[in-house]
Amino acid sequence: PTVKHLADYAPPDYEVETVRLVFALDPRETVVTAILSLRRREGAADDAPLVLDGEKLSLREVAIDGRNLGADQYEVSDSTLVIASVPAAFSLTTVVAIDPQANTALSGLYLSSGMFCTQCEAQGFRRITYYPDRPDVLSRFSVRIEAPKSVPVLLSNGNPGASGDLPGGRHFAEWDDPHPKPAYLFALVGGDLASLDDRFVTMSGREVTLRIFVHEKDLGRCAYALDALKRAMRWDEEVFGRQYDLDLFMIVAVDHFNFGAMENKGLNIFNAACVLASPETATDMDYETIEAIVAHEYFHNWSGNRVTCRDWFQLCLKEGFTVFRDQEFSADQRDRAVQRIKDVRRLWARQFPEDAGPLAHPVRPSSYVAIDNFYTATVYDKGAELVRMMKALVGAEAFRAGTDRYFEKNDGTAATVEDFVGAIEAASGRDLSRFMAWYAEAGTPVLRVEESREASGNGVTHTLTLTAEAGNRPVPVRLALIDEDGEAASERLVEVEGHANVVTEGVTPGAVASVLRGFSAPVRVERNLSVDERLKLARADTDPFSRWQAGYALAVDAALSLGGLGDLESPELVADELGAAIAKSVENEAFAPAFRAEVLRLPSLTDLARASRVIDPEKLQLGREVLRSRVLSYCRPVLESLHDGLASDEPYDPGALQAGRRALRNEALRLLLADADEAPARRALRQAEEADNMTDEAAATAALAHAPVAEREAALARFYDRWKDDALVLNKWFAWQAAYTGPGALEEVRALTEHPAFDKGNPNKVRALIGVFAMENLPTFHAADGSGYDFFFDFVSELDGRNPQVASRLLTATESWRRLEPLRRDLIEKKLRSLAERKGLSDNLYETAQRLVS
Ligand code: BAL
Ligand code: ZN
Repeated sequence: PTVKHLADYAPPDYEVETVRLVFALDPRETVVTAILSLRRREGAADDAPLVLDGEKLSLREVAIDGRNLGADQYEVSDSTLVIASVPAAFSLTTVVAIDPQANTALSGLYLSSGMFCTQCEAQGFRRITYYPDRPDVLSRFSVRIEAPKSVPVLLSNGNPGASGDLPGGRHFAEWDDPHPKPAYLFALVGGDLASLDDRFVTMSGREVTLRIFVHEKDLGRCAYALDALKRAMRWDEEVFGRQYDLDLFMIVAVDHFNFGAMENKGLNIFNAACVLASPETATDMDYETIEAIVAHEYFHNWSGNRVTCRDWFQLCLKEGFTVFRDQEFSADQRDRAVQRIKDVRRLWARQFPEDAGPLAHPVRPSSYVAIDNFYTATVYDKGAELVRMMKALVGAEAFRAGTDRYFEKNDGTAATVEDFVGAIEAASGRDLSRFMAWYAEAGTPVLRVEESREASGNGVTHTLTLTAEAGNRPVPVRLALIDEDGEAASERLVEVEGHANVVTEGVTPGAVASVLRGFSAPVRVERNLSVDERLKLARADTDPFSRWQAGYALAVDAALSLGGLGDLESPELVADELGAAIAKSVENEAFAPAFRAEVLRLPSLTDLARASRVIDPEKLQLGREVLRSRVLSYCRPVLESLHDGLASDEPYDPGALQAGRRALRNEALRLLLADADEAPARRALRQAEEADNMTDEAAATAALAHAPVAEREAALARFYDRWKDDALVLNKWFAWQAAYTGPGALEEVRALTEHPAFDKGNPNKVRALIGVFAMENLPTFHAADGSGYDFFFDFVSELDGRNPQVASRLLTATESWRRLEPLRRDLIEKKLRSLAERKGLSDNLYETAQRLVS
């Protein structure tokens, strides 16, 4: 495997002005004819060879300006087609054959449940035809698709052109995309599909047809995605001034997909799980995810497509910015504070461990073997935090002026992080050169907070100090002082570069500083606060995020200490005080139900593992169980009355208001089951049976499936019986069992890999069963006898031969292995080293395994 370096970037020698693609679709032998009009770039050497990328292609013809080349005039390897001598401007025709049915990697052109579909980001286009498959080669695409009439719907990017019949029971459709694009945004779909249509009128009056294509049976599950799409289109006009630029916008749902969705120009392709929803089959969380992903992919039309990336090192340019945009959209559609809590929880759960382990990399990596390995929480979620910090540093108005400038100056080009930051600098007049360290350095800076009070008077000084590795990059820290009545001194934004002293006068003696409010920077805070001070913040902080965080962090510390892994002196006492505080908060109707649900959601095992110096699954589980049980003992009557009182006869609506109430009610049920008592188990089973929506049905079934109660089996069997013909819904059933930590858990998971409804060729199934097992089921995955590791490593090795991207992603579940207690650490290290040394691994898995043991 070869390592690519950011420092080696060189522009392409040849540009592609136009490309004409003709597909003759066939499951086993699709023939692709490509006609590229190529031109040597000004400044390239006259004798520069033409080097095109290509993988798993069977080359049939090569011609320049209509004349076929002899075998001695070009060279074909596993990954390239090289023509040593070419004119300065010419037309290149290639004819290749590909085998979509054999494409189990789901990259390039493949079949999903009989449907032809493509995934070209990052480097799938080279599995379709020979091409300069790099994002800085932008070209105008026109496409003709020919297929048997049994494949009636034929789609590609841009606007539809001619279509009609061909001899032999075949037909064709032409598509033309007026916007130059890199090959990774190419898409093709062919299948027997039905569609749901709508329309949208842009703010300048363009009529856009919106069309979601699905299997006929799923037509009733598209309405929410369509609604989310229209809201996203309007929001992008209002908040970022961005309008849609074609007359047609299409979404296609496919069953087999490596990502959540893909932003191909005018033809977004979605993992069915991220687009299909009905009240009976999708939970509120599913609806929320669909809303966010539909918006995310749509927003890419500007942040990614109109302005794309110069090279794959710049991935965060489109992903970090687009995640920021979708998070802001969701915050505006729902409850801003709750959205922030969820986004930060996700950052802590996925990005912080990544940044603290052997897979750490800068938001803009400087090298890679397989770029697919860098679609990470760091690039996406930390990337979004960097954009959010820049907005905080320059202010909302200058930020918007900056993004306008970025879009205008770079429209139709392949840009860099410097182009983005430069546009914000130009619009705000602020020098952000020191901010660039955020893009270049891996790791999470630590912010140390110390407090000193004047012996006489009411002055207080907060000393904020960043660890040396943070250098002098600016870190925006929002800070206020809180007493029982709320803000004792109102909020300030402090820009810390290395070190800052913040002096506040006239503060009441008991006031406590609320620091990093709203999680204003992706750093870890270290400070010595008493339990009382922390509880005060959990009760009274006026920033809802920080109020939630104060209680959550105390719950984490209490659980760790109860399990023997933390530093709290009397964790039982703390758990009791926390229980009382939680009972108060969840009853407090001044707080939104969705916020109260977050307060009630006690830390998971993975939350605890992330925060613990040592990962000892048994101790973590013990701590979690004791904490839940003690909190429950304070909250039981409150929880019962919430569960009774929040039951509703209203027709289901996925909007934030109802969803918040259901979330609170279902968190109450979940905690009621903490002691695995009979009464709450019966309560849960009744809810599962009587629910008229998947949110309530799934919450109750999940609560039972995770608990060692007699009703567990009945609940799982009932759910399976009801949903056995619905592959998407069954993913939930697989995931619950994958997370079960009771006796026989590994055998259960192993048996499920042989279940007729399991399909190791479907990434959703693999993630639901094996992904959840390795990420969430710490006691079983990390079983002390190594049985969990044996099972997992066998699965990953076998999967690598089929789908390297998914195999490599699964392996990242081991990223925190160095923090495991010694016995398990030795066991897993042997497994990792033996995998890393194995011959014949894919580049993806090889790179991940190597980094894990390095
Ligand atoms: N570009 C890959 C999928 C996504 O982030 O939208
Ligand atoms: Zn994206």
